[in-house]
Amino acid sequence: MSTELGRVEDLPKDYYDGLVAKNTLPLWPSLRAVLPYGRPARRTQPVLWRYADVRPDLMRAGELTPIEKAERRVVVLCNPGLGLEAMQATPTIYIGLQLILPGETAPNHRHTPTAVRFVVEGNGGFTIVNGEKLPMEKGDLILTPPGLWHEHGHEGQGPVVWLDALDLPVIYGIEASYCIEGGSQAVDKPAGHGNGRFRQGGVIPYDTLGEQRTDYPLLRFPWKEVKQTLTALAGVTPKDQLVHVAYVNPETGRECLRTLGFSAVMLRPGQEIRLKRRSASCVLHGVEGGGTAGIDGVTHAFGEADTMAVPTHAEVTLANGSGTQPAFLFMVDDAPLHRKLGIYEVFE
Ligand code: 1HN
Repeated sequence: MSTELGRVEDLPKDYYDGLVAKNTLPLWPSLRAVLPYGRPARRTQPVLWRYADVRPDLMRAGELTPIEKAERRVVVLCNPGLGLEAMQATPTIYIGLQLILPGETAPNHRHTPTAVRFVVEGNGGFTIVNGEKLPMEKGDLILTPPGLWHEHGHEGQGPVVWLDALDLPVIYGIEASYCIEGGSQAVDKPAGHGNGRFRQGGVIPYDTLGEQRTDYPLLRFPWKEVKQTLTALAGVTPKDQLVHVAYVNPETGRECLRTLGFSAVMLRPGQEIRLKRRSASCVLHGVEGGGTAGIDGVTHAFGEADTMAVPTHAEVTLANGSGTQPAFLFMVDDAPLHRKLGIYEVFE
């Protein structure tokens, strides 16, 4: 049964002050705050960041700050509910928009946080991960798992922008975040190494059959193929169900990274759908088309390249704004972390 718990004011001041002086506190005045009934307390707000609002500031950063002075030229999407300085889109997910200009390089390093890139605009960008040069085309997802060397470059014209998603709030929060710098990597893997090896009709080079399975066999997921899969899946998915694919490690069929999960959604023309409420927090990013997202009673109109924060346990309804064109969204969530912690829940 719920009862009113004692407050700090109910205690003799000398007793309370004595506790504080000894770096101690009574639990009961704070117990319900840290352990509420039924649903967690959440400071995360259902925020929308419009690309049209952020892009001019990112381009201006390109004029104001040379890459050498930035290392990574990023405007961070900060959830005001969590405090801007915390640089959290959700409690576990860091999101930034990164700009690289023609001819620039973002130097090689590796670090303990897990990172991914989702390409927003431009041509000619690339990331080298573990000796594999990965082209960055609009909508591609590129993984930079913890501990793997990575550096970025730009061989094309015009700006290249991508969305960075990291588990930085988790890794920084547990005081485990650091990086090591290194000299530029030698590209020692053939072009298309990961994709060519693992994504051709479900077959692999025969001699690799008995090989030790690698943690990260596939580092680049081309949008073109994800979109094709979603479109085909839409043809066989009942009208009242969500067309939703997960990015996985093709060798295990499981999530491709340990803390963050990645998926893509297709909203069919005119579709409006309520998502199952989940324990995981997530970030939604418009890829093609647009519509509205209702998040815990707040409705945002979103379009291409707009990004939204979804708190844990949130009620979410998505609607395609077009009656003729599909809309596509990319999703980053912390479901893999919730699963590992044994707290992942889906509610009907
Ligand atoms: C990082 O390493 C990158 O490699 C981007 O592009 C953003 C934000 C915080 C910490 C490390 C990158 C980052 C980051």
